Amino acid sequence: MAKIEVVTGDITTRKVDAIVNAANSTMLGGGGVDGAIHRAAGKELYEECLKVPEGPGGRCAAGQCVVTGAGRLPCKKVIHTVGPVYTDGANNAKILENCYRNCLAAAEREGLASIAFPNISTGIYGYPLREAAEVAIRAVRETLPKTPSVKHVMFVCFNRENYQIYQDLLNNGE
Ligand code: AR6
Repeated sequence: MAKIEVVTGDITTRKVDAIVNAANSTMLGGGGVDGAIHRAAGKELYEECLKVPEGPGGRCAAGQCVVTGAGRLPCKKVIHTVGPVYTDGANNAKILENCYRNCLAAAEREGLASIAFPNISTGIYGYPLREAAEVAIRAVRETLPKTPSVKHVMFVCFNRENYQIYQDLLNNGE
């Protein structure tokens, strides 16, 4: 079984096979972790994103993902996904779950062994932290048996609150 780990810090410094970007459907950058990734990766990443064809949901629809190179980042690939904008009563959990599932499936297709996730949707998109962590952990645990190339999953938390929530859920069960 793959190792699931929670760490704090800046995801752009992680030397893993892939980091996941909490992007928007334009894939052309924004604030939060998306802004940090594009700043650290440089214009090569932006230019690669620009070449991704636009569909009805933009370059990447909510819950889906697109794999690119990593520009100047120390990882090999960036997997861009688009989380749900949190709204009461909508299909938030299903979309968020699909983000984690589809990123792991993409890592498997690319033959990648390690992947680092940010806390998708919990910043600008307003998803409540604990609910989002429960969805993330459940989706990853359920998907890993189907993605044997992925040996190491890292949840990279940018603040202590998220780190504590993930520690509690991973150590004490859900
Ligand atoms: N490393 C790791 N995590 C980070 C970093 C970093 N360098 N910077 C922020 N976070 P957000 P969203 C955390 O807002 O809610 C963008 O404009 C942050 O503390 O980045 O999915 C996109 O273009 C939070 O826990 O993403 C979209 O328009 C988590 O990353 C929109 O924001 C996600 O927060 C996406 O919103």
